[in-house]
Amino acid sequence: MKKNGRRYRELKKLREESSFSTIKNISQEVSGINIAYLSMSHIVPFNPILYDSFDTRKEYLRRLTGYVKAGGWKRRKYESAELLSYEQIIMGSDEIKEEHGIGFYKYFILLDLIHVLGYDTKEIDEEKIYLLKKKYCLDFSGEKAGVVDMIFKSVCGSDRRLRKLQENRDFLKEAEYIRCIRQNLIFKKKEPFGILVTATMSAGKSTFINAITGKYICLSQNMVCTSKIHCIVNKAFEDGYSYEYDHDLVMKAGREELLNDNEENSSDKIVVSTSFKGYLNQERIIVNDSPGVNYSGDREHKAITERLIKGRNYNLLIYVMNATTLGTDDEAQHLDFVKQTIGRTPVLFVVNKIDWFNLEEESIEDTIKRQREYLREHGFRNPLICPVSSKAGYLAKQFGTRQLSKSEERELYNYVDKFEQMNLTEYYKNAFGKIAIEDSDQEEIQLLKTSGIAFVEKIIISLTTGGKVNGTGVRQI
Ligand SMILES: Nc1nc2c(ncn2[C@@H]2O[C@H](COP(=O)(O)OP(=O)(O)OP(=O)(O)O)[C@@H](O)[C@H]2O)c(=O)[nH]1
Ligand SMILES: [Mg+2]
Repeated sequence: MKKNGRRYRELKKLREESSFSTIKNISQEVSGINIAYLSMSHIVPFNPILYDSFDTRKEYLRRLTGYVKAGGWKRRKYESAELLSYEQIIMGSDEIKEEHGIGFYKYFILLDLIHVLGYDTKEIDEEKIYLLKKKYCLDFSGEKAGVVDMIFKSVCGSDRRLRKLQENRDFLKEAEYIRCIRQNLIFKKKEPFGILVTATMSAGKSTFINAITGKYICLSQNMVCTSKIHCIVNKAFEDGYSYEYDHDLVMKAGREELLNDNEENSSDKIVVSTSFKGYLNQERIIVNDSPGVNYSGDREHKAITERLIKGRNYNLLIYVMNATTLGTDDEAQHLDFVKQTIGRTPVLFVVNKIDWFNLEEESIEDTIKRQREYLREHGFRNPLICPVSSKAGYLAKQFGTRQLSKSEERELYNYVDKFEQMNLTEYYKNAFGKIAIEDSDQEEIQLLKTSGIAFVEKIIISLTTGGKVNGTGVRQI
């Protein structure tokens, strides 16, 4: 068969359509920074220096900064942002628990140095290491230069070597610190799984992302549109901090920074790193929130999102639909665009705001059936459909994390009652046989299951491993 013949092209297209592929390596380069570094958590919150005297803390920072300078690394964006956050975190605690003196921290400081350098120490030339050793041995008189080599080689060698260091009796007080470093390195090495979330305006993309991450990181509100691509990176473990790269790189971002765009950022991206709460916690996931495509106030929104979809730098596309406005013209147009552009990448359809549903007037099964037909008409042959309430899922995750306001509490318990009646669980059991979620006696936690959010998280996990059925490992009946 001729490779450029019509029959060949048709067969190729058919093959592409019938075998989805989630296993594709995505690029992690964003505006000159490799965001893999942002998938590692801070280790410094677990360093006892936080509770030593202020003089010792200051000395610790002075020496650490000196080592970073010795190698000329302070000029780099990542390292200088790290150093600044070290200063803020170390000096930020008012508590003094134990006063050891600086000698106690002689290994902690080397481990911190390697962390600040992003564990990228293999390429460092001999001369820089020599300068560093000289400075270190002067600072900690009596320490041998060999210890610097040993720690560098252990952290930047294999995991087996690092584990040995963790078990070394000379490093007993650093053992927990080394465990955090191991977690970071193992997590960073995992192949990332990219997700792109798209929808028409106000369907609830940002709220959905806040629900699966369990954090309020995407601005979600009526009328104010997400105008940039928010790229949200899961971090290795919870360290109590978020990072943000929005022109400046901030490794200790407060609510202000997270929710306000930096005017100096001329790119269309903002990167935020945080540890996801929920089933996705251990997944090396990067989620992209995109602007709604039909915002008439700014046509650039549509262009940004369409470029992103065309760019195919993701393994899964999550298409959020607003259950209260299904089947609009804008929806049809965007669906057609996605269908024409998506190729072999799987799509998950999230039907959001299902809490609006009036159980006395409609049945969930009928609505989903109609929705499936509608999607088939638009060329999606076997669509994976997940009804959810992102709002309920988000509130369920916030419960126990912070004090909810009175109105949030009322909303939460309304959802608890409503979703107990709705029985979405039955739908998921029938539609995705493989996905099982444990029940909880606590009604607020059970809401994560009954609102559909926990199911979506589990379905995403099964998609990360690929699979044969629908190319997803997920069974859709
Ligand atoms: N009742 C209910 N409201 C929701 C739900 N999800 C989102 N909303 C509300 O819908 C409105 C829009 O939500 P966003 O998450 O900002 O929607 P979006 O798709 O990100 O919007 P744009 O970025 O502007 O396109 C907000 O007022 C949310 O509180 C849900 O599951 N249930
Ligand atoms: Mg939004």
